[in-house]
Amino acid sequence: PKAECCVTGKHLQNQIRNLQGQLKSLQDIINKKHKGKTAKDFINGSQISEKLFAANGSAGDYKTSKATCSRAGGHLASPRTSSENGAIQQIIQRYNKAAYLDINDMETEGIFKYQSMEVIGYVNWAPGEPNDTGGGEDCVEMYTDGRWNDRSCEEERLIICEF
Ligand code: 291
Ligand code: CA
Ligand code: CA
Repeated sequence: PKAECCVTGKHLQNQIRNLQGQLKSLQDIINKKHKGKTAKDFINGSQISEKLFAANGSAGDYKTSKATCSRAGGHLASPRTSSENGAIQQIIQRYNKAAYLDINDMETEGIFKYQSMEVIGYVNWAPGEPNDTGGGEDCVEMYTDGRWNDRSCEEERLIICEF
């Protein structure tokens, strides 16, 4: 009989497989949305290409800033292109406060790396920078004009995270 056609093992297996596939793509969508919401909850995000940069006006030294972004599920902003640099600059201008980038030369003086790992490609140094003033500037701040300065890691700076 017709009614029995759809409860045979083969049909059920196929239907389960289809459902598993659909469930997985739904889960992927939910995960992505959830990540975006977490980031947006951090407030005032501006989306550029695949990256979301976000700040809420809070500030901290480099170590605190790094830990804050990590706790929020991201890391400190690290511009790899001029448009990303511009997106971060907009946030800096909104709060009128310079911010640390996820770039430092702690490991080897003069060799700046993203997240202490990969040597940087794109740069936007202010004239004369980096100069390692006093031999103690291993962090990088972005000024309101978008230019970068190597700076002591102990200053209070606007926290801008990247997700
Ligand atoms: C000068 C430049 C920068 C340097 C900065 C700090 C200031 O910019 O020489 O390369 O990073 O001074 O040394 O440090 C303190 N403690 O004032 C000044 C700002 C435009
Ligand atoms: Ca340095
Ligand atoms: Ca400097």
